[in-house]
Amino acid sequence: MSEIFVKAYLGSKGIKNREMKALILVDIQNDFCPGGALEVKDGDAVVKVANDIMDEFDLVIATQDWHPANHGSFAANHPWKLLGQVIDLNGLQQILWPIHCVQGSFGAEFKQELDSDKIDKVFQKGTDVGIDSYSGFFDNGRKKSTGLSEYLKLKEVKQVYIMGLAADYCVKFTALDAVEEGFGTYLIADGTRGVNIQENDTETAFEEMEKAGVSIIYSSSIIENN
Ligand code: VGL
Ligand code: ZN
Repeated sequence: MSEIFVKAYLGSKGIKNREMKALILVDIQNDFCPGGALEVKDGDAVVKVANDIMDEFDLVIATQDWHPANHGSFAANHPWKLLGQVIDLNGLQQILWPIHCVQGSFGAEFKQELDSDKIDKVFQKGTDVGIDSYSGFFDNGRKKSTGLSEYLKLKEVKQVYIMGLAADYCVKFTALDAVEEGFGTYLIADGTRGVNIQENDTETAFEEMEKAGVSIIYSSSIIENN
């Protein structure tokens, strides 16, 4: 069969000859939004961006920070340690956070205004007491996979578009791992906000991602191109 014939045939069936694209929504949860336990300034602004672009993707993935109450990243679980202090947690440097995204709690739920019906699959992370997990792909020691990379490869996804919370932690590490896993990786700049423990952390995170090969784009270009 000639290539032209195959293309025409697939075209007539509405099957487009193009690469699979996935949107990865990182941790759009109550605790990372204003009023939440680990609130990110203006964090709820990403919800509209997500809702506006979800239909443009073949696959919509969400990650969910999902900690047991005794998680080692919570300052409250380390007597006399303070928020923001860095400790050694099983051989890895760990910043101590407020109690957040506890499994089954309101804070761990996706922000209510997010069109979560359109999410095809959720990957939970940070479930092991002894290790934190910023990336949606691997824990911070890169020992265990969440299954996200295997899933995307099974679905023949070639490009991933990443947005959500927080820019300087989970979004950044998800994007860096996406590049390493061989995906064409895009960061949606208007779809993310940072914790900014230091004032410039989000800016620095953007620079780090760009250096690693992440393309930084705006959501408007996704809607225009379709
Ligand atoms: C996150 C700190 C701790 C994030 C999760 O989603 O960026 N940050 N846990
Ligand atoms: Zn967390």
